[in-house]
Amino acid sequence: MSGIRAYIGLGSNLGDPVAQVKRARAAIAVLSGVEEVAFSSLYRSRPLGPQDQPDYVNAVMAVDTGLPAPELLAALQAIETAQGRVREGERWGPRTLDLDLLLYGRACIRTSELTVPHYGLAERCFVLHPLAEIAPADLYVPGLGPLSDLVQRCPATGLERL
Ligand code: ROI
Repeated sequence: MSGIRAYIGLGSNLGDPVAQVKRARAAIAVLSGVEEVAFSSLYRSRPLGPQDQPDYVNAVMAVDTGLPAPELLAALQAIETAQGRVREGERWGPRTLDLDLLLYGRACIRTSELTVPHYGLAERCFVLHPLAEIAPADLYVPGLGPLSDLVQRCPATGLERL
């Protein structure tokens, strides 16, 4: 499929996180209008934010999609809900599944529902390293600069590749 190259961040720290992330990958791959292009290794890390929660498992998936960004986001949120995500929990609390639309082509999107590139991208090593594993070496993150520069500023300390 031609279309827009998008990158999705996957994360989980509840209910068998490795299985949650793998299940989400399979669910994304069969969405209509979405084709999997690449999937990173899985990475384990301590939580960013409140420490009284289990370690996270994270990965990044590249897809080509014909879906507009809001529709892709809605589809990702439906997968989160299907995998038991409850949204009333504390902010930055543990979750069975978190799917973030990290990048959508070269778009910069700022609406009440969606911020792309993802607002935490530059600070989140558990996103940058898996992203760099599957993205072109010269990927430019709109508004933030070359991915390679962002990765260099984000040491992989504490990030365990599974
Ligand atoms: N910390 C890690 N390590 N991985 C995540 O995916 C993650 N997601 C979150 C917060 C709570 C900010 N911390 C995280 O939403």
